[in-house]
Amino acid sequence: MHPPSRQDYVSISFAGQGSEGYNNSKQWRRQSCWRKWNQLSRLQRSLIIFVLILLLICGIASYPAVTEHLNGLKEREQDTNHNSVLRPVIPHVLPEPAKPAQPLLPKPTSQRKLFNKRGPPVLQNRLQKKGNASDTAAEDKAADGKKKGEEEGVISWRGAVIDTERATEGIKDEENNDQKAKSSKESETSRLEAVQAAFRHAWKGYKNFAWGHDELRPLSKSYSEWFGLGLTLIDALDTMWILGLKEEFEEAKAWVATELTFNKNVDVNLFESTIRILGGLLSTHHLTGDTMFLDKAKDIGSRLMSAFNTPSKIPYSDVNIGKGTAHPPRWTSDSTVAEVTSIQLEFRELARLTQEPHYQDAVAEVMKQVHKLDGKLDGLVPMFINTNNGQFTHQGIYTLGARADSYYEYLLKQWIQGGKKENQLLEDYLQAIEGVKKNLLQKSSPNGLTFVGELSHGQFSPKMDHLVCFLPGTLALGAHNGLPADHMDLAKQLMETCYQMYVQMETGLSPEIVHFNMHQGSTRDIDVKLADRHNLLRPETVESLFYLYRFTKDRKYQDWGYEIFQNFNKYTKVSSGGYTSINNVRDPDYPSPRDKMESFFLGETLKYLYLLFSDDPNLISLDQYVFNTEAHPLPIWPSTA
Ligand code: DMJ
Repeated sequence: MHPPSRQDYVSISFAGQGSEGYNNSKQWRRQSCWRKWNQLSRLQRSLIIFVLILLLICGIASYPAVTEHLNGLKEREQDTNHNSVLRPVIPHVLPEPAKPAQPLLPKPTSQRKLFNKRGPPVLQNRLQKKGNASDTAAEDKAADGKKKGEEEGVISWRGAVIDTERATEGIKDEENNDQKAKSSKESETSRLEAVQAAFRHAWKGYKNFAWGHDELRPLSKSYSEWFGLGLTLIDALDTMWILGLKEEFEEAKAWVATELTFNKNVDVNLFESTIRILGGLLSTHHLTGDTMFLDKAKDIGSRLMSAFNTPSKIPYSDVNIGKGTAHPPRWTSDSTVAEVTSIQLEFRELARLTQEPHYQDAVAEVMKQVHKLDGKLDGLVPMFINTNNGQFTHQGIYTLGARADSYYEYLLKQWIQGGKKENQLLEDYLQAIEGVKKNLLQKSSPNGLTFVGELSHGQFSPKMDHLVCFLPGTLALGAHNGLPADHMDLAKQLMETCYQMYVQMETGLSPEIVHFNMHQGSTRDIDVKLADRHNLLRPETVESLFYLYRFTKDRKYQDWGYEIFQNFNKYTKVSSGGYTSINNVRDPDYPSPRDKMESFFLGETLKYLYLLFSDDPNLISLDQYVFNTEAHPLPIWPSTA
C-alpha cells in the first residue's frame, strides 16, 4: 500500500497550478507541509528534529550577545546625540548642566560599566543591585558563598565577565584614582598656565603702550592718567609675584624703585589710592620681604593722612599728595560711606609695621563714629556721610552695591586681621548680615535665584550691582572663621546667582547692573537695562568663586570660573596686547570695546582666577592672610596673648 503521503504529493502538484489553490494558500500550504512531513522516513524526521533542537539551543545561547551588541550600538547613538545638544540657557537652575568641555573627572567606572552590561532583564537587575553601594554586604556574601550558585545559574559568558572584573576591581579602582589625580593635576596646570598667559598678554599691552602710566587704552595703543602714579603697575606687583612671573616682576620693581615718586602736585582719591597703592605696596613688601616697598608705602601713607584733617575726623575724599592738602569733591562736603570705612586694613597694617599708632587711630575713629551713628536700618548703612558734622546724609537708601559694599567687607576683615578680638566689628557685621536677610534678600521668578536688592525709603528695588558679588566670598570667609553656618548656605545661593549673571548673557559676561524679575509669570529671571550692559573686567564674582572653592573644594566653582575666564579671553582680549572693558555684554557679535583696561583686572581679576584654579591651599592661606578690597593680601596679625 502506498503511503497516503504519496497520493497527497500528486494531488498537491495539481492543485498548485490552479487559481483556487492560490486563493486558499495558507491552508493549502499547511496541508502540503504536513503531507510532506508524513512522506519522510522515521530516520529523516528524527534527523530534522535533532537539527532543529540544535539550532534552538544555539539561538538561546547567542541571544544575550546579540542583544548586547545591538543595545551597545543604540547607546553610542544616544551618546552622540546627547553631546551635540546645546547647553540649556540656565544650566544650574534649569536641568543640571552639561559639563563644560574641560577636565572633568570621569564618571565612577563601576557605574559606567554597569550600564554597558546587557542581558535579559532579570540578569540586568541583579547587576544593577550589585552596583548599589548599600548592597555591598549582600554582594560580598554572594561572591564568597555562592560561587557555585553563580556558576550553576548563569550562562558562562556572564560568569566570565564578572569574574574578570572581580579579580581586577581593586587594581582598576587604583588606576582610576591615579588617572583622576593625573587629569585633575593636568587640568590645574593648564588653567594656571592659561592665567599666566593672560597676564603676560595684558602686561605686553601695558608695557608697550602705557608703561608707568595709570591705565592701558589697548585699542588706541595709548594710556589714560587718573593719578599719574603708575596705578596698573603697582596694582599688579603682588599678582606677578603670586603667578611666579619673575621677569615681569623685576622690571616693575625697578620702575617702583627708580621712577615712582609721590612728591607730585596731584589730587588723588583717598580710598582708591589706599586700596590700590598703599595696599599693593604693603602686600608686596610682605610677600617679598623687600623694604623698598615698605618705604614707598610709608611715603604714600603719610601723604594721605591730611585727608583726616576735617571738623568731624571723617576723612575727605580727595588729597593733594604733593601739597599735603585735602578737600571734598567740588559739589559736596560729603564722603562716601564705603570709602571712609574701607581704608582701615591698610592703615592699621601700616601702623603695626611702622609702630606709629596715629595711622591706626585715625581709621579706628571713623569706625567708632560710624558704629554709633543714627540712620542705620538693622545694621545697614546709608551711602553718604558728611565730613563737617559726621552724620549720614541722603538717608533712607540701603544697598550692598556701590558706595556701601566694602563697609560690610571691612567689618569682617578687620575683625579677622586683628585676631578676632574686636567684638564691636563682629557685632556690627553680624547685625548687618541679619539686616540684609530681613530687608534686601529676595528670590527671582521663575527660577528662584536668591539676590540682594536695594531699599529706597521703604521701597524695595530688585536691582543688584555686580559689585554685590563680593558678598558670597565674604559670607563664606565669615563662616570659615566660625560665624553661623547659614552664612555659608547663603553664600552658596548668592554665588549661583552671580554666576547666572554671567551665564545668562550672550557673551557669558556679566553686565554692571541687573534687575531681577519677581512677578509670577516672568519668563526670565534677569533683565538688563540698556545703560547697564557694560562690563569693566571686574573681579567680584571670581573673587567669591575663589573663596567658595577654597572652603568647599567643590570643583564646580573652578569650572564656573574657567568659563568666565574663557569669555574674558573671547570678548575682551585685544590682539596687540591688553584686555578691554566692553559696552555690551548682550551682543557677542559686537560687544563694543571701551578701550580701557582697569588696573583691577591685573590687581584682582587675574589674581583671583589664578588662586581659584590652584589646588594649593597654602598659596596665600586664608588662615594667614586677609585680602584687602583690591585683592592685596595682608597678614593676619600674630596673636600677642
Ligand atoms: C576695585 O577697585 C575694588 O574691588 C573695590 O572694592 C570695588 N571696585 C573695584 C573692582 O570692581
